[in-house]
Amino acid sequence: MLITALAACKDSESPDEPAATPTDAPAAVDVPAIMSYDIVTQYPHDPAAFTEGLEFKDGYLYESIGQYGLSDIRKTELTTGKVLKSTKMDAKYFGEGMTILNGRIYQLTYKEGKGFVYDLATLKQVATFSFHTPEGWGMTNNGTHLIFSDGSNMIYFQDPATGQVVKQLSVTDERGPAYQINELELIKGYIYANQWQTDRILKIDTSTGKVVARADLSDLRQRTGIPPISGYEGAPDVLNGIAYDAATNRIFITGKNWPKLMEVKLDN
Ligand SMILES: [Ca+2]
Repeated sequence: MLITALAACKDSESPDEPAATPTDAPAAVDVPAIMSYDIVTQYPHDPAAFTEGLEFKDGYLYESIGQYGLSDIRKTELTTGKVLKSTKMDAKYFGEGMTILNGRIYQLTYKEGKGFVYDLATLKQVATFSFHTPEGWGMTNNGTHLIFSDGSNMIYFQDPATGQVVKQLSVTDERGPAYQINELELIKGYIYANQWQTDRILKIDTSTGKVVARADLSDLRQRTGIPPISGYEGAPDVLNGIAYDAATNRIFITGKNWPKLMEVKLDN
């Protein structure tokens, strides 16, 4: 099939026509590459968990759960989805993105302008931190800085010790700013992000903010038996949550109130 196509292409070329050179090419449009995805395995996930943050560390999943009155930070068992340990948040806080850095869990809140720091082993709150944006959305880290989103197309790098923002990225794709950047995960030097209210996962260059690749997971629900978004409270909502286990090169994804969590392969 490929050979036929190539042959057909060759036949149609005029011998007099000079081959296109890079200088003849139009200016680069920076259309993101298509990132294919495959489902490797499916695991149970607490359907009551309105997932806002997801990370994998030393064999366990850690999750930040949203919604006022239902928010918590938790450690779960991958294969069973069982909650092994959790710390409930005060009902005035809505849990958002979280990340694990130097033995501590950092967690954003949605509109409360306050971040919480927990001891990784005990999940006990040990400190708080500030962030400058009106809303907190997704979070990851690069081993040095907290990296977070706020629902716009911006991603901020914050020094956890000083609270200073040391770098900002404006996320753009071929159409301009890519808004509603949500849950984040740093994978092999790129930021992977859920884009709220879409079934997309974006792969973002950490130097330029450009979306270099994009995965469309719109058939994931059908493939895994997750019902379409109904709008009913507590029913499966948007795709949200990306976790990476660097030790085994596994990527896990889930959604808000999804009864399943999937290991997937993302390739481009
Ligand atoms: Ca994550």
